[in-house]
Amino acid sequence: MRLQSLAILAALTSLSYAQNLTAFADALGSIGATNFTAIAANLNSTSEGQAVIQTLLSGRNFTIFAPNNDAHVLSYHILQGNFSSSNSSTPELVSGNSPDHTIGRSLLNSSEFVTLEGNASQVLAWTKENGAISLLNQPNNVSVINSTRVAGTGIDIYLINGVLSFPPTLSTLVSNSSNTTSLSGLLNSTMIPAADGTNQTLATVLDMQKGMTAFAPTNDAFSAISSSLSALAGNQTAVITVLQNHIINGTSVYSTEITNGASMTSAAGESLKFSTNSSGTYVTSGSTTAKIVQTDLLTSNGVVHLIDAVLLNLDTDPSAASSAYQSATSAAATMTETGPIAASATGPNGSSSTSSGGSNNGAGTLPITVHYYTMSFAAVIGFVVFGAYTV
Ligand SMILES: *[C@@H]1O[C@H](CO)[C@@H](O)[C@H](O)[C@H]1NC(C)=O
Ligand SMILES: *[C@@H]1O[C@H](CO)[C@@H](O)[C@H](O)[C@H]1NC(C)=O
Ligand SMILES: *[C@@H]1O[C@H](CO)[C@@H](O)[C@H](O)[C@H]1NC(C)=O
Ligand SMILES: *[C@@H]1O[C@H](CO)[C@@H](O)[C@H](O)[C@H]1NC(C)=O
Ligand SMILES: *[C@@H]1O[C@H](CO)[C@@H](O)[C@H](O)[C@H]1NC(C)=O
Ligand SMILES: *[C@@H]1O[C@H](CO)[C@@H](O)[C@H](O)[C@H]1NC(C)=O
Ligand SMILES: *[C@@H]1O[C@H](CO)[C@@H](O)[C@H](O)[C@H]1NC(C)=O
Ligand SMILES: *[C@@H]1O[C@H](CO)[C@@H](O)[C@H](O)[C@H]1NC(C)=O
Ligand SMILES: *[C@@H]1O[C@H](CO)[C@@H](O)[C@H](O)[C@H]1NC(C)=O
Ligand SMILES: *[C@@H]1O[C@H](CO)[C@@H](O)[C@H](O)[C@H]1NC(C)=O
Ligand SMILES: *[C@@H]1O[C@H](CO)[C@@H](O)[C@H](O)[C@H]1NC(C)=O
Ligand SMILES: CC(=O)N[C@H]1CO[C@H](CO)[C@@H](O)[C@@H]1O
Repeated sequence: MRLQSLAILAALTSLSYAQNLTAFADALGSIGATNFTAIAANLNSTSEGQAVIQTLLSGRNFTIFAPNNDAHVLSYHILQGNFSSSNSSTPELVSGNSPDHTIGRSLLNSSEFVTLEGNASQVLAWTKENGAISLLNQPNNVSVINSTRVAGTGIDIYLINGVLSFPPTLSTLVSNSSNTTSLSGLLNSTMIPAADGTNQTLATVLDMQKGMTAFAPTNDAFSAISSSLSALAGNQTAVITVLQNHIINGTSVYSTEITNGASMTSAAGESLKFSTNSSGTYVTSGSTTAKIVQTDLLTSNGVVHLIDAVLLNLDTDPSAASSAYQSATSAAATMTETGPIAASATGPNGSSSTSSGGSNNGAGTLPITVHYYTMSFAAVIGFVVFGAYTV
């Protein structure tokens, strides 16, 4: 059965790939991931799955998380980049220590699930806490429990104890989180005039945005300024401006790209200034400074960071907003990923173009990481394959 599946894959490419796939499957088997062949055969039955296989066999570096037979799900388990910190046969995943995160870009880019800037693929975020590496934003805790490297191929496999799910839309994220129900209500009640004369809620407008970073005030933050807010309530223009000052338009800025002293431009065209000290990271707009209390809540079209105060800035600069959006959009079009997503040398606004995570790749290479899981026993046992498939 397994040989047959591998032979099918081999037909797509050369013998050395087949050998590498055999080595890959054997390595998966050695840590208990025996379902790879079923996954491979099933993948081949959809055009998206075939594209995934072709990509994997293209001779570039890859990091893969392979959770089940659904090609979309598989795509979200394949990361672009080399994420191992060493050349060990039991590789160690590069990871920030909590609260620092590491962000890697997957291959999931079906427009059904992902609408990021520049049609970029969705990312995964993880952190290390008490010695364990946890994948963030998962409804159930998912952590890395084992690893191995496929000799001769540069494929690193990380076992995880669960299946990764996709990020939701912004409106779903804020309405489902107990910390952001006030914001959810405000996004639902703030109306934006559409071109056809009807009104859309700001929640809908933001969900349609391709690429977006939102600094989301918690419920407590809204309660603290309830009197100022009720003074604005009748003035939709003012409410929209305040909310736009919480958003970076056209780009997803992850925590790893927010550095001390950075300045970015909000959707209202005002500066968002960032500062970090021993007590945390802060964002300032106008005369308000808020602490960033939780980062990297991923959405289908961007990222949300929770803040502990409302940025009550009524100023607006449409031309600055427009040029920031243009530069974010053009940066997104040339984005490449060779490792963890980090602050880019070209700096702020917007650019979510990324640098390599260290000494990994030269220009033009695209490493990938694979995660894999199998259903054995009563519980879901998962594993993550990170690594570089080098030819
Ligand atoms: C994975 O393998 C187990 C047996 O090892 C089997 O029971 C299960 O159905 C397989 N899962 C898939 C998705 O093929
Ligand atoms: C896999 O896809 C290739 C290319 O479309 C096809 O030739 C082959 O028959 C497929 N195999 C299976 C098992 O579907
Ligand atoms: C990934 O990067 C690490 C650290 O630079 C390196 O030791 C390892 O060999 C690289 N993996 C591959 C497959 O090149
Ligand atoms: C990584 O390890 C393998 C075997 O353990 C070795 O052949 C290879 O040269 C090493 N690569 C680097 C960059 O050290
Ligand atoms: C971890 O993987 C190694 C192979 O790299 C295997 O020998 C070992 O049994 C695995 N450990 C667990 C706890 O599954
Ligand atoms: C968000 O809410 C959860 C529980 O509902 C809580 O554990 C967590 O600390 C909150 N986070 C922030 C930043 O308030
Ligand atoms: C906002 O609207 C969404 C979708 O209609 C809904 O699910 C959510 O509960 C609303 N939020 C609040 C706070 O009512
Ligand atoms: C759109 O919203 C504005 C401001 O709230 C309101 O004056 C207008 O009547 C609304 N238009 C429609 C078609 O509902
Ligand atoms: C609404 O707020 C805007 C922006 O602060 C302000 O320019 C405008 O005068 C306000 N309109 C009313 C009717 O208060
Ligand atoms: C982002 O910019 C685009 C293009 O200027 C604009 O259509 C859109 O409304 C902006 N989004 C927000 C939330 O301001
Ligand atoms: C894979 O990554 C390694 C370093 O991590 C690099 O030396 C090698 O050139 C890359 N291979 C390809 C085909 O890009
Ligand atoms: C283990 C193995 O078969 N590795 C092969 C992977 O593919 C390259 C070339 O494409 C071969 O050189 C390796 O021997």
